[in-house]
Amino acid sequence: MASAMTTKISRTVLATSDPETLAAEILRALKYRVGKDMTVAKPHDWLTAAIQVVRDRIIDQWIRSTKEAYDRREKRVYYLSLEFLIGRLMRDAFSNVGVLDDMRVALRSLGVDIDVIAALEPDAALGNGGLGRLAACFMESMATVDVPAHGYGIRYENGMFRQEISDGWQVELPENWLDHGNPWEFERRERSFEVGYGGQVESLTDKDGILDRHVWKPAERILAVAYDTPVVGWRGKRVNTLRLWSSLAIDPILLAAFNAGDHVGALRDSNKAEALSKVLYPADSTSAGQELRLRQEYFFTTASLQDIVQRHLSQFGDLLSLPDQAAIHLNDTHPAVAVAELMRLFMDVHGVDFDKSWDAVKRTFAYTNHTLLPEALESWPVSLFDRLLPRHMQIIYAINAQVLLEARSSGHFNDEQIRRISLIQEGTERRVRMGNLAFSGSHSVNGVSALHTELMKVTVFADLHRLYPGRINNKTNGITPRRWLFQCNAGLTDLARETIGDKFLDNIEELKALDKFADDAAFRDSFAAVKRANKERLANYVAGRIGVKVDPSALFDIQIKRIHEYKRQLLNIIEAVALYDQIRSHPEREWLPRVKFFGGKAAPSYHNAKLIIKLANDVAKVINRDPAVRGLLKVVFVPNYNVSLAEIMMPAADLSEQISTAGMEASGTGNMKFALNGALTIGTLDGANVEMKEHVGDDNIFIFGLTTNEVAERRNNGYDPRAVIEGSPELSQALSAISSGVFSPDDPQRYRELLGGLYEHDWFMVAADFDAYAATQRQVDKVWRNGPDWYAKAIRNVARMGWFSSDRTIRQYAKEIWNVVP
Ligand code: 26Q
Repeated sequence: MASAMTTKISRTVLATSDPETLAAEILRALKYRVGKDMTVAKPHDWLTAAIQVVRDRIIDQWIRSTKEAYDRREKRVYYLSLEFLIGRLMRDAFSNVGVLDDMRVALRSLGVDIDVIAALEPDAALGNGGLGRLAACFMESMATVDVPAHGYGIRYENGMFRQEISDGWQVELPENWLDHGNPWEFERRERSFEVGYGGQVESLTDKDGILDRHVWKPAERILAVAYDTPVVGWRGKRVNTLRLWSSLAIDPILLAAFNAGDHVGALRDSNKAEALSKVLYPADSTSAGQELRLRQEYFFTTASLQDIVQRHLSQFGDLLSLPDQAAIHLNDTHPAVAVAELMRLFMDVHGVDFDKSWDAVKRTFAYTNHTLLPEALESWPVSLFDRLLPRHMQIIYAINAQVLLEARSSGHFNDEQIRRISLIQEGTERRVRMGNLAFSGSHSVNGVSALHTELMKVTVFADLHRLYPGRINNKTNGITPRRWLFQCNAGLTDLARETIGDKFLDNIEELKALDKFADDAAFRDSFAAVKRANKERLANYVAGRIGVKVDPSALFDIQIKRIHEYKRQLLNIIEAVALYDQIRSHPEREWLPRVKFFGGKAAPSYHNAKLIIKLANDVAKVINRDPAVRGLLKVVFVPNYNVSLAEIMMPAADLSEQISTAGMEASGTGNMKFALNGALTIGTLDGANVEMKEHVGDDNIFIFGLTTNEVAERRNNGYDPRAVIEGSPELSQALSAISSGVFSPDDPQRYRELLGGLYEHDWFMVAADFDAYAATQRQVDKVWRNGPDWYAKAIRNVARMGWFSSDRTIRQYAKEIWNVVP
């Protein structure tokens, strides 16, 4: 469907990409690269061959982009992230290069359906959720707006686990996305660096006995080997590099041990070394404090910094010009050890003094914070840090001395405040605060939405903000419209092109030309037809995947994101139970058919999150089977939510659930994807919802609930959830249905503790917000009943979401943080 759009582009970038040429090349690739001919080729072989053909074209641009950046001595951006949730790459690459339609035709001429082979490509799930997906959107946008950039991360062999639902419970299965090889990556054995752990620090003195240098002698050494994936921007203009590190033992078989007959022992070290890049930690909010995690953080950080320094020295010869040629970005604190590591490289390896090093380091780094949740702020026991990275521990003490000196000499801080500024948290177990390390070692510290940034200034970083005013700034998140509109919603893209022309393809803010069509009945009908087709696609998927039939004419109400108490899936489920009760008690009322979809993974060790998944499934089972609801309400938990599933669900939503407790969701980016695809949002004044409301207008979004200040106020002034529950008949009724075992007859006590928490403290204000939420849902019903009004609002959402493009976000980073000119 993505029509002529792509064909036209192909002419500009690629000389020979007509379907006949492509078909011939696919056959050549099948024969000479896959080693098969047409008669025996399996769908997977066709996928590999098709990718190879397009990949060759991308490589030409890749080499050109890289060389150009070198020749022009351009400043480069290095984005360090422990997660890159890139998903499938084929459609993205084909579409951006402009050969999607010609490839479709070429493959069809060979008897192959591109959609069938596309579905075989595994999702590169090298991330947990929002932070990882943001890194992926940023990579695509940097290539699109022409910022020379490298992403650096880990090539996890097992990415995010695959979720299955068994008897309503989440079961985690390993996801080996590399099983069939990865045609997008290039192994660069020659680009490998040593990574050390443990050992001692030796102090060297000069001939006069004066301390001259520190030399770290690690006890363990392993190798980091680079794997490069090209990242192609819109219209194939620029191709950047995503470099992921894989761990390797330096001496894969300890020959001495092997020869001495200890065959198993000889392999032990290599297994240990290679374990490092085996798995992604599947937790997105609590730092488990595992040693392997800290090893992973240091592993990819040092490899990346050694690579960056080597590239810089070979081109410019002198290390002190690094800040002028390189902007290194820390995606949360996960790579924050980089601050100490770059200091070490400057001082210990290149002999630069502390002051000069510290100045250069601060001018090089910038840091993004993605959370205010105290349990998610990384800190490591000093004992562990010192054992693994003894030299870095010394350097952190030296940095701390400098920071505390600045704080004390300013005269503005009392002892309590000084303690909070310290990089070391004192207590029974002393810990290194990675947030304070990242903050003090960066010239820029940004939040990811306006609200989140303001909260950073008055909560976690209040004291550091006072010590270094001006360092905190906001960069509201964005999403790439290529994946999140053009690729996932070809129907809406085509409709927009027919209506307002092609300008929005290159500047998504041009979508605002659609605004006036909100009042055009014919356009609304076409818009509704596109939505309908997308809903049918989802309905088919759900029927095939879990055997639940849903009616595409019902309101599709969707909450898809990681499962977390602060995101309040529980609020949504309880409302479903209340609605169920209402429908049964008042069958005579005119109820509107609604399907509530849920999707998301729980961290394997997060007990309550897993229980919430079970509850959603329990509630679904009872409601979906009850003839009394007559299909007016259905609840569906879609298993294994990931990027590819999001691409089906976002375009199919009528209503987007963004209902976190105010003040707790840093930004959210799913909220943006839904609205861009024409869903209306029901949400709290949290994260980027606040700015979405400003852009789409109060009449085109459903806002409810306590504000951030009201939440704080309630928590401080003796909030009594029990009284609130008792004062709400609907809520009491729903809670007693759940706790009496209506949905868990096999184990009536199952939800006792979970619901007990609501009565006792209700930290996330589920009870406090319940009535407002339910009332707003009835408001949603009312608008839904009036079709033209609903679609007019939906169209205005699409038209007004252009600002939330990650192209805008990246331009702001480039200008205001990185000092690079795209
Ligand atoms: C830390 C230490 C040890 C193990 C795991 C972690 C860890 C891993 C992932 C901590 C946090 C994360 C991920 C956080 C995340 O995804 N945050 C989201 O970032 C989005 C992009 O800015 C925001 O839109 C979301 O609001 C925010 O929740």
